[in-house]
Amino acid sequence: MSAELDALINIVVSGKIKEAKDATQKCLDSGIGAKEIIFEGLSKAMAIVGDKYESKQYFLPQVLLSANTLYQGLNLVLPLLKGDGGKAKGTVVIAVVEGDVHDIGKNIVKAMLTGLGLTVLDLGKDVPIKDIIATAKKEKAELIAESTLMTPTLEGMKETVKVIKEEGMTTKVKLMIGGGATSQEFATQIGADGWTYDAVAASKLAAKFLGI
Ligand code: B12
Repeated sequence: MSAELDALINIVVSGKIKEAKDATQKCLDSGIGAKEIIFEGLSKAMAIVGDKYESKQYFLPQVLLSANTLYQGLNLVLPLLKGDGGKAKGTVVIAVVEGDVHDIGKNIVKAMLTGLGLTVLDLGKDVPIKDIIATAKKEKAELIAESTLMTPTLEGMKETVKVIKEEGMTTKVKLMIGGGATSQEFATQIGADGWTYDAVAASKLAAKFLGI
């Protein structure tokens, strides 16, 4: 691990919000790629924060501060993952399901899908299932990508599968799910078309679904 990446991780974990942008820029200047900064730096830092929260060394205010610090860096590197502006290869609707405000992972997945050359319609966080479905229908999306990190909101994903069936959209749109509360087992159980552990695998799966 490089000293620059190490420094960035420490800054995110300790919530030094004013230093995050510079530290991210230093990583870029030292030749570390955007993807590596996200997966080996920012995501790792958040995993450490998660561990500290679970072991009660951190409480919500610290977690929030670290998340906001992470965004200082993430906002700098996400645009670098963007595609070459060629013709869009498909349309995906992405959202964090209703009841859940955790959006860091969703935003990383969004960047990877954008990098794949897809038109990504991002509805944000805490989004009612009916809005996700309505947008997919209106925009003729080939793919819906839903994220949740919380167990209570898994229900929304189950509902999505049901509504897709009710609306007769099964052959038109694929549903891909992810986020900390989900698993392959859960995806299979509810009848979602796919699940992945991380954003890199998510973009590979999306490419497979869309025949790219
Ligand atoms: C940061 C954080 C917060 C921040 C969120 C800031 C933000 N803008 O997102 C704040 C402080 C706001 C927060 C609030 C809360 N949090 Co919180 N939070 C976390 C924490 C520490 C890290 C989450 C994170 O960002 N991880 C990093 C990202 C990069 O990982 P990721 O989201 O999993 O994404 C990756 C993959 O999952 C995948 N992926 C993600 N989405 C998708 C989608 C698709 C389609 C695919 C294919 C893949 C994919 O790709 C991503 C990148 O590789 C976790 C602990 C943990 N260990 O996860 C708790 C955690 C998620 N929070 C938790 C809880 C309970 C809460 C609160 C309810 C606390 C409270 N009492 O108020 C509130 C939520 C309120 C609400 N209604 O949503 C619990 C959830 C428990 C559960 N199973 O239900 C956790 C697990 C902590 C714990 N152990 O208790 N939290």
